[in-house]
Amino acid sequence: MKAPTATHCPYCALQCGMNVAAGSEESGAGETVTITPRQDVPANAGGLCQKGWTAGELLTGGQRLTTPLLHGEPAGWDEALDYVADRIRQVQAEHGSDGVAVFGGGGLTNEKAYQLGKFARTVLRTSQIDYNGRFCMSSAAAASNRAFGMDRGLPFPITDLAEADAVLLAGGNVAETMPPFLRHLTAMRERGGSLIVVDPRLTATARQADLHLQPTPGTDLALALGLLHLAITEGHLDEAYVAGRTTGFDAVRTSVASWWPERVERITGVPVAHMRQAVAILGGAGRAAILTGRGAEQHAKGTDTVTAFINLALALGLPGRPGSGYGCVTGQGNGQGGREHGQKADQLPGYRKIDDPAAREHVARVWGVDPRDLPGPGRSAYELLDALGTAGGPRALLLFGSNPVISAPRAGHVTGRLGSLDLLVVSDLVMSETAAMADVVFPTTQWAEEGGTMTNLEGRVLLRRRAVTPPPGVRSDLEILQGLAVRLRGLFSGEHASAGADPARAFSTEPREVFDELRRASAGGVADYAGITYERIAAETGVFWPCPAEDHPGTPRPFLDGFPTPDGRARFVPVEHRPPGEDVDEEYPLYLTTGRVLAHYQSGAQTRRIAALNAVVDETFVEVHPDLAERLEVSAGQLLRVVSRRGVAEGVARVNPAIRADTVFMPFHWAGANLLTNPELDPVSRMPEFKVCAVRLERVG
Ligand SMILES: Nc1nc2c(c(=O)[nH]1)N[C@H]1C(S)=C(S)[C@@H](COP(=O)(O)OP(=O)(O)OC[C@H]3O[C@@H](n4cnc5c(=O)[nH]c(N)nc54)[C@H](O)[C@@H]3O)O[C@H]1N2
Ligand SMILES: Nc1nc2c(c(=O)[nH]1)N[C@H]1C(S)=C(S)[C@@H](COP(=O)(O)OP(=O)(O)OC[C@H]3O[C@@H](n4cnc5c(=O)[nH]c(N)nc54)[C@H](O)[C@@H]3O)O[C@H]1N2
Ligand code: SF4
Ligand SMILES: [Mo]
Repeated sequence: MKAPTATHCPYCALQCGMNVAAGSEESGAGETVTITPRQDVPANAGGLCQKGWTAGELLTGGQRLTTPLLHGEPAGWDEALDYVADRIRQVQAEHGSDGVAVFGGGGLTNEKAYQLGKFARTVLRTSQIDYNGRFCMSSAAAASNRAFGMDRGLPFPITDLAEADAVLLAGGNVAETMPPFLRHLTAMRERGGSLIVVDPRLTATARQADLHLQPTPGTDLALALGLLHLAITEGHLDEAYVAGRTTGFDAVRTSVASWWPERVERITGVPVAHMRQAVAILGGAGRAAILTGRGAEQHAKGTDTVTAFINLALALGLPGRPGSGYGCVTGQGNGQGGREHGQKADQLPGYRKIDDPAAREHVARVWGVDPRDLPGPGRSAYELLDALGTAGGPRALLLFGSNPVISAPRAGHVTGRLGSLDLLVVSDLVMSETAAMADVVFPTTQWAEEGGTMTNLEGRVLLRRRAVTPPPGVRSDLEILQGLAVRLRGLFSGEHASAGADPARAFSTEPREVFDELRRASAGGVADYAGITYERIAAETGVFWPCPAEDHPGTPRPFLDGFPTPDGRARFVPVEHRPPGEDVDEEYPLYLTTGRVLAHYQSGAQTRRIAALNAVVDETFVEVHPDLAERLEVSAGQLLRVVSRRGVAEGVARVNPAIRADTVFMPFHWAGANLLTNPELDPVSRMPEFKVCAVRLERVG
């Protein structure tokens, strides 16, 4: 047995530290792997969830892809790469550069995400790139940028939460989605602090709460307006803070004047007494944090909803105070870093805007190309998937790190669009439902087989280390991108006066070299990584961005002295409540909301292949309230059909008094939930409305 390697979990944004010990470094797949939690990583400090404990199974089991597939048949790497390069050339000759699209993922390392964006812009010269993070925290990101001039999930170390006197968590179920997160909230409660949870279900997290507000799905915006109304009328406004550190309060004060509590109760179903209690707790706390999860964010008004919670936090004087603030609880393993380095349709590395001439100039210089040759902004994730194969839309798609057949909204339609492509190329470790549709599948390395960096939910940049040898036949995403870049050349070919770099060097396969280039590309941007090195990350157990120089300590709490807005002040933005994109009616009388269970991860491509996790739950279900079950004459375990305007899904009934009687819940880890969901988009973030649509239930048979 070799000495264990210190690395991080492959799954969620908590990025729990773990030690991975391989039976034998040399023999790779087939060996046993032992995983134990690390004590030195503050986010988990010795804890792991069931998914983390069992993550080794996909390293050694027989579920891995180990050879490229061309139209379903095993192929050599050169054959597969040549084929893809030829087809890309044909498609672009016929349909232009934007005929080829790229879709990335928030689970990719910073190095991969950066390289993918660079590949799209310089080799393919396509504007058509976006990623699954658009489905994740984009509304919170948009709201944070609007208010603070920066989007860093938690703008404070996670351990600060233990020091708070009150935490309000709107639409997050961390007990299932990030179990070790709960210990920070438990520590707060043990010190006498209070936890308030806002969720239409009495979740495992809500059960830990001192106060549970149980609104109708899609009404958090009204609730937040009501809480701010009460905070003002009950005398909790921090006038000195509002005057000294913010702008725009007067318009917000006016806009919440009509959101008196009885009106909010009518819309949300949350009793006035509960709202008063929540405001008393938050207003009376010396230190308090307001956090949002996907429950509040994944709506066609998610950006405004998060804005309303930020307005509440600002009125209470929280952001930028020690042990206090607003934060968004992301997301995928590299949900934070994945949105900073250029796989988003409108972005360049360092959280720069692709339509900003200075940003284009800077990044083009690092890439050795002419800024005039860089494409502009492209379509957002759902709009991109929706345009595939249509007149004027992309005809080819390269997909790295996502499984939209299961996870995209209105997935039946998206699957149809994927099926209409001239070329679908998927890089994955397993045969996901989307890989199964691909013309070409590239088998790629995964977490413990590779190096790189991941940025966790706190904005702390961490090192992923290679602990085991990948099985023979697989290549890293960096190697795949280089293989395509040398075949296609793009801006690195002679036609472009400013180019001339060698694509093999421009697309290094060494994570550390890519990271060093990323540091230069991000220098001076909002997400500045210039001062972060692999050595520092190792020595300091992570470095917080922004970190502009090697002698800069990093920035655990970026808002302490001011906000990164032009005037240094945070901005109040007035917002108005509105109903969901699709409300209930006689034909579709119930709200459907969707989310996660502890044992499975996302589209389930990874966790549905792990026996210990399937032993917990291995099929989709529909959670219904006993009153509703009685009305429909349904009992637990019976098969239910759920019908929406987009499609039909089936699931086993779970009868549970923890959910509202007007609402049903389905997890999206299995095919089904997303056949029903509504792709109505938030106008600012382009986030689809995963968390509320109208359905009816039918008994099967
Ligand atoms: N086990 C597990 N853990 C995960 C993941 C996973 O797939 N599985 N994925 C990771 C990723 S990428 C993410 S983004 C995070 C997500 O983490 P969370 O945001 O905690 O996860 P969800 O289950 O999507 O949603 C949280 C809660 O929102 C509630 N909700 C639904 N509609 C509404 C509403 O209108 N208002 C409010 N206030 N609440 C509502 C749901 O009932 C649910 O309990 O989890 C990460 N961790
Ligand atoms: N109804 C509903 N739908 C939702 C949500 C919801 O709450 N409700 N949540 C949304 C959210 S928050 C998210 S984040 C999305 C996530 O949904 P997806 O984007 O589908 O996420 P994953 O299932 O994690 O898919 C990642 C895929 O990439 C592969 N993979 C893992 N690591 C790598 C790598 O390093 N390289 C490559 N090439 N492949 C890799 C995995 O095996 C897997 O097949 O789902 C969204 N969809
Ligand atoms: S909480 Fe997230 S990072 Fe930690 S072990 Fe579980 S899945 Fe992995
Ligand atoms: Mo996510």
